Amino acid sequence: MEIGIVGLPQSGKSTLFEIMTGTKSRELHGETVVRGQATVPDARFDRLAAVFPELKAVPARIPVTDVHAAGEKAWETLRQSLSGADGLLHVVDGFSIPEVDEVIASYRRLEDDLVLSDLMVVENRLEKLRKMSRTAMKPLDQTHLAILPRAQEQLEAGLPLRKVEFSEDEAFSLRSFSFWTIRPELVVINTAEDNLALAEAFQEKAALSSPVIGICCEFEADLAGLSAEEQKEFLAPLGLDEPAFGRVVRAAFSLLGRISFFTIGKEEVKAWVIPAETKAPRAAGAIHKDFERGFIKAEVIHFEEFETSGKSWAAVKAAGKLRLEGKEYVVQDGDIIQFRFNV
Ligand SMILES: Nc1nc2c(ncn2[C@@H]2O[C@H](COP(=O)(O)OP(=O)(O)O)[C@@H](O)[C@H]2O)c(=O)[nH]1
Ligand SMILES: [Mg+2]
Repeated sequence: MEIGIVGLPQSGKSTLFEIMTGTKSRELHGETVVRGQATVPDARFDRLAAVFPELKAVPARIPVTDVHAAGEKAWETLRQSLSGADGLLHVVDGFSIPEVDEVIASYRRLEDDLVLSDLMVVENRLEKLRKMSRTAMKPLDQTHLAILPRAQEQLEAGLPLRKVEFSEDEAFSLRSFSFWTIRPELVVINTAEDNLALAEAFQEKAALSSPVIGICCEFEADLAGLSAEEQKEFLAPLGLDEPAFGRVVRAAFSLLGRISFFTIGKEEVKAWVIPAETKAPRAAGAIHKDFERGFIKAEVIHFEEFETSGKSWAAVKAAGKLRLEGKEYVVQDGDIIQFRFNV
């Protein structure tokens, strides 16, 4: 799981990457790809960690990748570098010309490039497939021959692949192409300090199906060096009570369809990241493969209930609030779980 940052040159990609991950990127000019981890803000987890001050708090993180795109066909050369990205964060310059039509044009400029770049991949593959004899074709070739024309049609119309309804199997068979436009996208409008409303104007006028969020990267980069108290002083006049990059990370997290559950161990309180709709044994496997193999039961309580039922494992157990769940249990966002397993 990973989120990839894309955007035109000088749109603020690396600035955003730095505030999200705390990893320097703009100094690493020699590198085309820079990876970091962004902490997912979660008030419930913070409150849980506060109950156990003696334990180390390990919040949920998502890997984020910044790329240095430059020159002709830049995105074509970067396709493999971002092949592991499950979602894209598309940064748009909203600060140099804060005019909504310009910002939409700037968004489309990259989107069109990515559509074209995907179209080239589709056309190359179809050309090769059409030269193959039917008998030489493997099942995957036949699948591609059946579904790529649909992709081609969409891309030729200038539209991203994320709008095509592929079945789960079809989408899986397309994974090896690492298409840009098949991935879900979060649009981040990088605005001037006093102009967060531009993001709303963009959202209204561009009418995309992708979520849109506004942030002033430069301002937030300046905030990063300040104490929490000082940050609040600067944020209050803008009507914000916390830096906006936290909202960007949270939006990216839900874009990827991820949720988190918590464990309270001997040394750590930890938030684990899993896909939504994950069943208990697979969730146990996120901690350790042995937990999945030897899964017996999961002792579960949701955070909200934990908080109102005594805030300790012994107390919630005594109150009869601890649920014993089996293999079919679908883990919920904010569950606190203790797995029982057999190795
Ligand atoms: N005025 C203004 N400048 C910004 C903002 N965000 C980034 N920049 C500047 O734009 C330039 C490019 O930023 P960078 O993050 O390196 O862009 P990248 O090429 O997309 O990675 C830098 O000089 C930044 O200081 C912003 O919100 N406002
Ligand atoms: Mg950069």
